[in-house]
Amino acid sequence: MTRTPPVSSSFELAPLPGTEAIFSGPADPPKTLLRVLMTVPTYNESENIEALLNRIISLGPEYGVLVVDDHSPDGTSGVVRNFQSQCSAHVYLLERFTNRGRGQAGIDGYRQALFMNVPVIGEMDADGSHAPEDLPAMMARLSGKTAGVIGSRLVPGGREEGRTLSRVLLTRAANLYIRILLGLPYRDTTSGFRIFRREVLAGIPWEDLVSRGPSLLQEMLVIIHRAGWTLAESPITFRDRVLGTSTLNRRILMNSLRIVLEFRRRYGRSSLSGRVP
Ligand SMILES: Nc1nc2c(ncn2[C@@H]2O[C@H](COP(=O)(O)OP(=O)(O)O)[C@@H](O)[C@H]2O)c(=O)[nH]1
Ligand SMILES: [Mg+2]
Repeated sequence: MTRTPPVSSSFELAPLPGTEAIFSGPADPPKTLLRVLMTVPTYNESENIEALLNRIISLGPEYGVLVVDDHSPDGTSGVVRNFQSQCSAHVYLLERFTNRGRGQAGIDGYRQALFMNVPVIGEMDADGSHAPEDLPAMMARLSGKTAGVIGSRLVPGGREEGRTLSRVLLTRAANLYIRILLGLPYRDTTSGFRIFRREVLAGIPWEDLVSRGPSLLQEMLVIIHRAGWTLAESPITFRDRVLGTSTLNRRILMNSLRIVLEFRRRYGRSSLSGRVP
């Protein structure tokens, strides 16, 4: 059994060594211990990010956010910096100048969060699709036997709002395909709203992953499942993006489906079972 290391109090302005990025924290760092850090990749989310930051930090002083921006031309990082200068909450920013892309942003966010030694680390989108208000219920599922929780649209109580029927069906079809091919026991493997205990993430070979795009979501689940960790699913209400534009297109989608076959070759189909944190 691995014990959670003590939370470092000296991480505030320390970037992960070796990354070509600028890391910043609140001008007036909070005294409260950071227990849950949500990584949020952003590309042109200046219309959405401030509302999300406010909603996350309203959950309590132990909640924090790490925005991973790719030098968005719309000035998203400027909005975050402005927030940091005005509010002493756990709001951090990793601004990257190279390797742009959703997958690499997700990887860098998790690695930076691991470096910060936070006990629970998660991810969610910036566009308002994922409601921070669902997080306390997700946290409540993180018991002794559960290594992480997927915010799920496809378990009882989970919902999708504002989406066309064809988009809802696409999510279901993609999930069926992924579950069957990879033998994963989860219903919503394409949900980008999840939390994990840091021990689980510490075992992921971040520098050796196949994914460069959204398939990172499935690749992480396969690795975690194969390692024998148990994840729970907690219902969420997913709302389609209202402001800004989606970066998902047909090419990215088809590539994500193709790459699942590669995961199957690389990670096999069988898993350990019942590992507890
Ligand atoms: N850092 C970074 N974030 C990205 C990139 N592409 C998309 N995102 C963010 O990833 C999240 C999901 O993207 P979105 O466009 O909403 O995709 P969709 O929800 O699948 O339609 C949002 O918070 C985006 O701002 C990228 O290239 N770099
Ligand atoms: Mg979205």
